[in-house]
Amino acid sequence: MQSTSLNLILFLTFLIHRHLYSSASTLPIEARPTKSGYLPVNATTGSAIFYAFYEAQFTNNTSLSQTPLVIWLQGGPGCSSMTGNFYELGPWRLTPSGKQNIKHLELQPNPGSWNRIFGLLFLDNPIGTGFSIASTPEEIPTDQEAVARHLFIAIRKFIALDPLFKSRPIYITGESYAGKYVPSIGYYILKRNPLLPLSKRVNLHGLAIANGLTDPETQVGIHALQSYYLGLINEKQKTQLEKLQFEVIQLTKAGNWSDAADARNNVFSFLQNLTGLATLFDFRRHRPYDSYWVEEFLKNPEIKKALGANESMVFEKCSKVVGAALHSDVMKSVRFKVEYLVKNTKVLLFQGQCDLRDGVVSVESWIKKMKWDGLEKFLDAKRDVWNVNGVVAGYVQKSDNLSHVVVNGAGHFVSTDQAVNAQAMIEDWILDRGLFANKHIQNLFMDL
Ligand SMILES: *[C@@H]1O[C@H](CO)[C@@H](O)[C@H](O)[C@H]1NC(C)=O
Ligand SMILES: *[C@@H]1O[C@H](CO)[C@@H](O)[C@H](O)[C@H]1NC(C)=O
Ligand SMILES: *[C@@H]1O[C@H](CO)[C@@H](O)[C@H](O)[C@H]1NC(C)=O
Ligand SMILES: *[C@@H]1O[C@H](CO)[C@@H](O)[C@H](O)[C@H]1NC(C)=O
Ligand SMILES: *[C@@H]1O[C@H](CO)[C@@H](O)[C@H](O)[C@H]1NC(C)=O
Ligand SMILES: *[C@@H]1O[C@H](CO)[C@@H](O)[C@H](O)[C@H]1NC(C)=O
Ligand SMILES: CC(=O)N[C@H]1CO[C@H](CO)[C@@H](O)[C@@H]1O
Repeated sequence: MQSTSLNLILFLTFLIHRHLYSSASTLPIEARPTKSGYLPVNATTGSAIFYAFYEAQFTNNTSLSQTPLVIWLQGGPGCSSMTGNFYELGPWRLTPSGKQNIKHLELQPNPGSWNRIFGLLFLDNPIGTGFSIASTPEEIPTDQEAVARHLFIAIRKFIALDPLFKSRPIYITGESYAGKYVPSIGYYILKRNPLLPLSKRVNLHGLAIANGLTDPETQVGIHALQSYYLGLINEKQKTQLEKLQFEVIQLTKAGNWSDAADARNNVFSFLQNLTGLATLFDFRRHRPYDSYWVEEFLKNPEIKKALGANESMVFEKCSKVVGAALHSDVMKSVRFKVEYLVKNTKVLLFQGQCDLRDGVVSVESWIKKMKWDGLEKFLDAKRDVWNVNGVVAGYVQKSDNLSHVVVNGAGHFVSTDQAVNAQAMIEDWILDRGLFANKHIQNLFMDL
C-alpha cells in the first residue's frame, strides 16, 4: 500500500501571483482512485454524479464484503467533495511547498485518511457541483428531497458496480451544509428501504456530520454570545449582532426564505468586519484555509483524465449556480429528520472547537431542542475526556444512538487540522470501540 515516506512532487509549478503553470504531470498510479467516474441519476437527461472511490488500505481478515463503506459529502451548498478528498480526509493530500512565490503542489500520503480500514467514496453532490453533470440548470435540486432522490439513485448505482459492495455496511458522512444532506439522504433511505426488495436496499449503518448546518434558525442565534465570550466583540457589538440574528429568525419564521438566507450572510459579514479575522472558519488562523489549491490542481486536464472526470469541464471548488439553486433552502431545518434517524440508526455529530460558523455551541443549541425520548439521558450523560496517543484530543458524549464529539485544536475543516485524531474518531465510532463502545455491555462485563 502507501509508503509513508513517499512524497510525490507533481511539478504543478506556477507563479502564485499570476497563476501561470510551468508544467504539469499526471496523477501517479499510487494516488489514483480504485474506481472513479460517473453515476447517472437521470437516464433521460444524462445528468450524473461524479464519484471517486478508494478501497480500504488494510482489510486484515475481515473479508472485503464486510468492510465498511464510508461516503463523504461536502457542503456549500455547491462545494465539491474533492476538497474533502485532496485537502481533508482522502488518502493523498495536496500540500503547497516551495520558496518565495514559486509554489509546488505536492501530493502526500495522508496519515489520517479515512480509507485506512474502510472503503471511502467521495460524491460530488448535488448535480452541477464539482465534476458532476447537470444537463440543464433547471435540473439542479432546489430542496433536500430532490437532493436525496438523486443521491439515492447514485448510491444504488455505485453499489451495483461490484457484487462485494452489496453486503458492506454503509456510513454516510459530510461537513457543513452536508448537515442538511446527510440527514436527508439517511431519512430517504430509511423510508425507502422497507418498500424495496432486500437486494435493492441500501445497507445504512450510521450517519456522521462534521461542523454541520442542520437547524439554521436555532443555530443562527448563537454567534453573538459565542463571540462575546471568546472576547472577540464587546457588549455593545454583541447587542448589534443579536439584532441582526433576530432579523434572520423573524424572516425564517415568516417563511421569507431567500431574504432570511441573505440576512444570515449579513450576520457573518458583520461579525467578520467587527473581528477582522482571516476566516470565521477558525478564529486562530492568520490566513484562510488553503483549499484553493484543490481548484488549481483539478484544472489540469491530465489530472481530470486520470480521475475519469469530463475533461472539458472547468472545475470549480464551489458552484455559484448550485449555491443559487439552493439559496432558499439554506434556512430550512432538517432537525426533524435527525429526530427520526436517531431512533433507527446511529448518529455522530462532531465539531472542530475553533469554528465560528457551525461550531460546538451552534450544534449543541439544536441538539437541546430535539424531540427525542433519549434526549434527557443524552444531556445527562458523562462527557468523557478523549485521548489519542496519550494526548487530549477532545471530548466525547454518547448515549444510545447519539454521539457528540468536540475536536480540540480544529476549526471548520476538522481533518485538515487534526487528521489523525479525526481518523481515530471515525474508526472507533464505526467499530463501536473505545469511548464509543456500548456502555451497558461494558458494565455487564465489569460486573462479572
Ligand atoms: C429526469 O429528467 C426528466 C426531465 O427533466 C424529469 O421529468 C424526471 O423527473 C427526471 N427524473 C429524475 C429521477 O429526476
Ligand atoms: C489472519 O488469520 C490468520 C489465520 O487465522 C492468522 O494467522 C493471522 O495472524 C491473521 N492476520 C491478521 C492481520 O489478523
Ligand atoms: C421578505 O423580507 C423583505 C425584508 O427583508 C421584505 O421586503 C419582503 O417584502 C419580504 N417578502 C415576503 C414575501 O414576505
Ligand atoms: C462589512 O464590510 C464591508 C467592506 O467594508 C462592507 O461592504 C459590508 O457592508 C460590511 N458588512 C456589514 C454587515 O456591515
Ligand atoms: C463533457 O462536458 C461537456 C460540457 O459540459 C459536455 O458538452 C459533454 O457532452 C460532456 N462529455 C461527456 C462525455 O459527458
Ligand atoms: C438505535 O438504533 C437501533 C438501530 O441501529 C434501533 O434498533 C434502536 O431502537 C435505537 N435505539 C434507540 C434508543 O432509539
Ligand atoms: C479493522 C482492523 O482491525 N484493522 C486493522 C488491520 O491491520 C492494520 C495493520 O496491522 C491495523 O492497524 C488495523 O487496526
